[in-house]
Amino acid sequence: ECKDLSPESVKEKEDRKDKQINPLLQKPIFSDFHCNGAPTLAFPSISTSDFQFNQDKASDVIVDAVANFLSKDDKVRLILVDLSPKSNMLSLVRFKASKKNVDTKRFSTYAGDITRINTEGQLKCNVIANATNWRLKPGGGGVNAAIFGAGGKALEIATKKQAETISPGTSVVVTIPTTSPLYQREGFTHVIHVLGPNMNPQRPNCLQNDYVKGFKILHDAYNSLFENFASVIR
Ligand code: AR6
Repeated sequence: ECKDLSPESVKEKEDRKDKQINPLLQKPIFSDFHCNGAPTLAFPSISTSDFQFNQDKASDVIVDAVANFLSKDDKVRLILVDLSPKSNMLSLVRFKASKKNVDTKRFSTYAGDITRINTEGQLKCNVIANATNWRLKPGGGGVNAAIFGAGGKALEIATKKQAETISPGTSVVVTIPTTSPLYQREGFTHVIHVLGPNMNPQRPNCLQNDYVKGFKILHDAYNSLFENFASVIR
């Protein structure tokens, strides 16, 4: 079964206190990571909340794209993130990944805030993905608001320099400015903004339940994300 990297349980926390380990010492050392660890991408489930893409269908696309990417690149690690340990998306993907024998040392799920995954989850992710809107506009709720909020003005400016807009099924890489809390606190080097297919009639470019187009765009979105991740760590 796919390993869950969620923050430690209350019991684990108590055990750790008992052993009197200073939690600060357990924080990842970012400068060593590139040399010693596998480059890691943390990504949210694209399109399955505000954009209302069917979650069961999306989980098939995720597991497919992950398995395909891992088979081509043997060093990287990928982590699917969602806010709640009760996330339906995380369960669906873990179930399907284990059925497909996806390597659990290289692909996991994490329940928590992606903008604090390294400090709260004691992980060493280098790059995070964002599920954005076509204008690459901060705010608007969901993971986009969280990432732009945590990234601060510096991330907003760096994003604008990179692109004004983004098309469905593509992604835009932004180097995180060293002044941004996402760099300073978490140690992330890049955000990759991804625009997925939209099934929500109240948002632009609604596909009106056309899952033939929707599948293709979601596949393209993950492939673009993973290719861009591979290109930034090379
Ligand atoms: N950390 C990890 N995952 C999160 C977080 C977080 N802080 N916040 C939300 N999620 P959504 P979409 C999960 O709606 O469906 C925005 O307004 C969430 O539970 O953020 O692609 C944009 O501006 C879900 O699993 O993105 C666009 O207009 C996943 O992130 C639109 O929403 C994606 O949910 C994009 O909609």
